[in-house]
Amino acid sequence: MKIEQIELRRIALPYVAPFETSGWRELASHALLVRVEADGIVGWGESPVGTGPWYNEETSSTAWVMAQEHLAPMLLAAELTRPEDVAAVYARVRGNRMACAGFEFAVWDLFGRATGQSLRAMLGGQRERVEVGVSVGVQPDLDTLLRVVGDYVAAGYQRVKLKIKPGWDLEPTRLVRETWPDLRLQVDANSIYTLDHAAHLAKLDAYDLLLIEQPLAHDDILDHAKLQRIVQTPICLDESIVSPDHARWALELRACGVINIKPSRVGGLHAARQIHDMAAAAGVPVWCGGMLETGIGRAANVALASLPNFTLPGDISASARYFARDIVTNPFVLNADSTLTVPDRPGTGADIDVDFLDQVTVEKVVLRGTVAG
Ligand code: SMG
Ligand code: MG
Repeated sequence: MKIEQIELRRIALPYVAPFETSGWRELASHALLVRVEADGIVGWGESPVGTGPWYNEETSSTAWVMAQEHLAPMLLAAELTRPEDVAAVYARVRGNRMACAGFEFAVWDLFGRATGQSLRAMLGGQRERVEVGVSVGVQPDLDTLLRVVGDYVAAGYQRVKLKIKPGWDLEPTRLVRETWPDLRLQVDANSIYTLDHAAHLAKLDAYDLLLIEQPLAHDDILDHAKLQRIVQTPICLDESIVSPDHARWALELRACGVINIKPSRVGGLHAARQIHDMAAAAGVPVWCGGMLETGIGRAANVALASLPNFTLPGDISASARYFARDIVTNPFVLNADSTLTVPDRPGTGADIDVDFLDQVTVEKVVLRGTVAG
């Protein structure tokens, strides 16, 4: 198959509430959206990049340039026999994995729609529903935190992740644990601590957490291995695992007890599935992370999370947790058992709300392949 046309869009889609981590704050999705077309069939993908290089090195602007100058032309020149081929097309690209992933997702969706297969079936997923939780950003004060967590628990979320940072770690965690003794609880530091904080981080062991996510540097594996020998709670790597090789290094060094897999962070679903398989072979559970995706990226995450070693709840909450209105007409809703239903329609199953998407589109370009002969 040859991709004939690629449409790129940058969007600005406000969140229902600002999202604050240990190092930055986002008010809206600034994702790059990729629409690929071949033989009259269309596939969509999302690169969930942010405004600045705070989570990783990519931004909405770098992805926009990379997509037009390199990634779209490379894909338009390629002959694809299966979605896994996209990884080989982009093997020469250094970094910029979220930008690449948007194209890779779009090709999976396209192949699924062309062959009538759901993304879940294509990936080898088994579950019809996937367990999900909610990620709660840093709040202005403890009263607000209790109210926000209480609202999510009342809405049916059975697992909560708290964003932590120095000065906002032990006390919020203790308070939430004491208020909800049976809640499945975990924390995420987004790379803000160093090994010097090891004794402090070990105090989190008192709160019966599922995991402590990415406490140390975004590109570190070795110090996390040292920390895991001091802290009893499983360390979970997020930012540090950008490829199957990084997963292998972390597994060999026993740097973590759990891996957060975000297909966007690792360049796409093919790499994500490889990491899933390696972790399964090593007896290390995984879960699906989130980048506050729209309904397009969310559908890919939900399909991935149906694979067997995704045994912990994902950061793939219902659409309403993020947006007053999503850019799909079939947004995800939370089931009473804290799950989302995995779509079984061809491709991702996402139906694009083109009218609303047009309203939130900031820039749009269309690129075509050169016609042979
Ligand atoms: O998608 O629900 C979501 C957000 C999950 O906390 C979340 N993501 O490090 O895991 C993480 C963060 C990155 C957010 S970047 C704005
Ligand atoms: Mg994280």
